[in-house]
Amino acid sequence: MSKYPFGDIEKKWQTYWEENKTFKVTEDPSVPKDKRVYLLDMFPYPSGAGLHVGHPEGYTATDIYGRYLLMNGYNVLHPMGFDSFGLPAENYAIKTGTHPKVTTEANIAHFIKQIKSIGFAYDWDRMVQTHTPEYYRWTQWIFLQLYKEGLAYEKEAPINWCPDCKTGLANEEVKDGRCERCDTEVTRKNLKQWMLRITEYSEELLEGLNRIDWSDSLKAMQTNWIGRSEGANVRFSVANHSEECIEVYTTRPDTLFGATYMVLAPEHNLVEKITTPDQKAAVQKYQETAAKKSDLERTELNKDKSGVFTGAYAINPVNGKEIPIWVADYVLISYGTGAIMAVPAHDDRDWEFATAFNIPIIEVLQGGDITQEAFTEDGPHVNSDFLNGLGKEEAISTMISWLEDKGIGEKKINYKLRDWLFCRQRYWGEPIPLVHCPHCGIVPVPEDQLPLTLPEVDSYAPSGTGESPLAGIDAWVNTTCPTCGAASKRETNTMPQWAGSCWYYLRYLDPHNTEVFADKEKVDYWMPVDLYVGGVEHAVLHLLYARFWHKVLYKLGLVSEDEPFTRLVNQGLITSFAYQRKNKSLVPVDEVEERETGVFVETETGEELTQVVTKMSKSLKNVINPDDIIRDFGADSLRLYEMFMGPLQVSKPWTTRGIQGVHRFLDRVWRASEFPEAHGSAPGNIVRSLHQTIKKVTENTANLECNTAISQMMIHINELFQAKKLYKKEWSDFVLILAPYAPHLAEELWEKLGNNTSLAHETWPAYKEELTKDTTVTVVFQINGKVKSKAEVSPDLSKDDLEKLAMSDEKMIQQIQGKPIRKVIVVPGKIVNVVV
Ligand code: ANZ
Ligand code: ZN
Repeated sequence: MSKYPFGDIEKKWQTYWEENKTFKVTEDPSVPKDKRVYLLDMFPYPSGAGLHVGHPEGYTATDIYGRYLLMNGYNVLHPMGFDSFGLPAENYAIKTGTHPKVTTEANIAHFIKQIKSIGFAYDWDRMVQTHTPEYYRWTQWIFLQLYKEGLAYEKEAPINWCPDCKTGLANEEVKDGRCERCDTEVTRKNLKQWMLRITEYSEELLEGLNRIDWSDSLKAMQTNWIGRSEGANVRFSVANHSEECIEVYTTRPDTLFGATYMVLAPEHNLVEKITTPDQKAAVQKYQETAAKKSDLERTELNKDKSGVFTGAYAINPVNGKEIPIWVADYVLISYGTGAIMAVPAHDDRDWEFATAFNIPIIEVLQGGDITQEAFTEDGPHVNSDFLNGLGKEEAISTMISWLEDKGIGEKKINYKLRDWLFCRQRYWGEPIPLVHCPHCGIVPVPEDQLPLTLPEVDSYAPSGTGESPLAGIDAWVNTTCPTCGAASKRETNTMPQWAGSCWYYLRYLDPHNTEVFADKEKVDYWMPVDLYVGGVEHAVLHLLYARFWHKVLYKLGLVSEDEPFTRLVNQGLITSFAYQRKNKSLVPVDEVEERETGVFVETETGEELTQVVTKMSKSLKNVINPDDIIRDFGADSLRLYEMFMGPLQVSKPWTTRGIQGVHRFLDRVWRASEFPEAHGSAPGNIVRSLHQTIKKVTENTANLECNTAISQMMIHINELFQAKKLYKKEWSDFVLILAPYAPHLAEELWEKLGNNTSLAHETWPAYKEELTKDTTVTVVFQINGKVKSKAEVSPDLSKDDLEKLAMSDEKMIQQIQGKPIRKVIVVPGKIVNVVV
């Protein structure tokens, strides 16, 4: 019996698909709208490490689904490309002097080879790469539309700054407050930066979530990120400063009677004005320390509260009491008004602060013990004059009316979402196509001059000033104003890595267009994306940014719907096993031995280890390389295993036994194809098994439940191994439903069946419901709940008949031994239980 020659088969069919452009897709107008499907994978960053097993997980799921839809008469768009600007290539360039383009393109070539070796049905003619001028020309063009809409603006903003490397750092390059490269403590530096006004779309970005089929957890992540909060702005006057007032944002205006102090963010512009002379020095020192911390460090709940008194007092408008004004870094300048009224009895952070600094805590809601902790739940108001006795909601609206009457406050909605810092002081990104003219100010590069290409530089190292390496190329920086011709300077910031991925799904629709970013008719043919699959690490930023750009394009009439991704599925993380010592430290897998099944010891010390599940990591040597799997087991085994591991959405560990298991299954499929051909029609059990299998695989594939579809195909193959004969008609149906899962093997078997074209466009087999029904079922006979015997019966045998059958069963008669029968319980099709 031949072992299935996956190496030859897979290469043969990959070449066939490529040469015949089997998966080329066009906008066939005869296909009705509901039969056009756009499947999207999150395109990879072409890292030097190559493909890891997480990539093909999502890609295989969409590929199976796409191939299935193709066989069901759909026009399926399933493209692939590369998110190819980014830091690793630039950092490598800084170290080695190799142009990031060279590294990036070599990595892309490697990725393409790897992806092709898994046999995905991509239309490669649509590939996009975000770093090419043909692509980023349109990224720049869209940026200019945002600029013209007033959605891009310049602002002095702090960046992460490494004083040693003299460079700005992306958040990803800051590890525990230190520079990833030199371990120096990172500070903040103010720099003129480009921002995108995503906050203008906060409400739309929230509302749109109601109209798309995403998981609840994903929607919750986006909702929290946008962070809508309802409350009130309240203005407090300042004692001895009749001209000043402090405006605060609060979600709990009902607690105003409990406000015993105020806090200004260290950067608040009133701090200078109101601080008393004797407090000046202390306040200034505090401001300097706070400037070095990140927002995250400042707002951590369980860190020690720090702060300093300004010497000044505000007046609580509800009772005229003077309350001290402090400066503390747990209040952020970037949220609300940058100032708060503090209610220590009912807010955790205020409680900790007041306790630390001996500030009075006044209870205004009953129900807790405020000497022990803040009471943050609802309860009747006390010590609150006209609010006494009211619950939270009622008290909030009563207080807001009171504030509005007095003209010192009003209802206010705030969002946590901040405008998007849309520039980096980097080389390897899209140049921002703007010119700074001394007369005209900021002038866009005319659209017909796009792309504004990246110039060659001598050094990729960041300039010591915090500007991008582009700032060092005079010939590029110095230009003339497109409007007035005066000597001007180019913007030297580049776009952040997110830019290219904000709209790539639109470029796939028309990747070679040189007139527009994508022809509107093509966009309308395919959009919106029907299914988007990718990792949960993009649940917030990428998806929010892309939705934002899409909504702007919608407003400009360039796309016809305001949500780009109708349905989104997050694939689960593929993990690996690792081994843990008693002291919880982990041992690399190559230093571990399996003594007996399930007993693991550290080779060198003999210490017994516990098996744990971890993220794959180089240091633990438990990274699985898809190339090795393909070499040893074949691409179809890789595809099948990644799907068989479990439901797409859950996290699951890789096991060698698992891959061997699915490989054995494919081997059995191959061997089944070599059974001698049977003459005459297939027996009932084969027909039934086939129809059951078609039914299950059809339903499961349509629901992306690939793991259960594979189990069913395994059951069918076992059935065929009982018969050890090939029933040609039934076999050819099986080959077709196997095709989306193991396309190389299926194509080969299809050819063996005498066909001479690809099966990719064949019609998906139909099943007959009546043929899926079992003709017999096994009914067990029990005495007092213990199984004693069984019988094969028709599934619709009546209760009476079943009882009679059990009573005449020889084993049953023997065991009952004439004892009186107290009761007989019959579950048709399943059980007869005799109680004696
Ligand atoms: C008084 C109060 C009493 C508050 C109470 C809460 C509980 P969300 O829901 O996140 O919007 N706050 C306002 N601006 C702040 C800033 N810039 N930095 C830090 N904290 C700030 O939270 C709004 C609440 O967070 C506001 O309501 C304010 O404290 C605080 F029993 O005001 B509250
Ligand atoms: Zn000008």
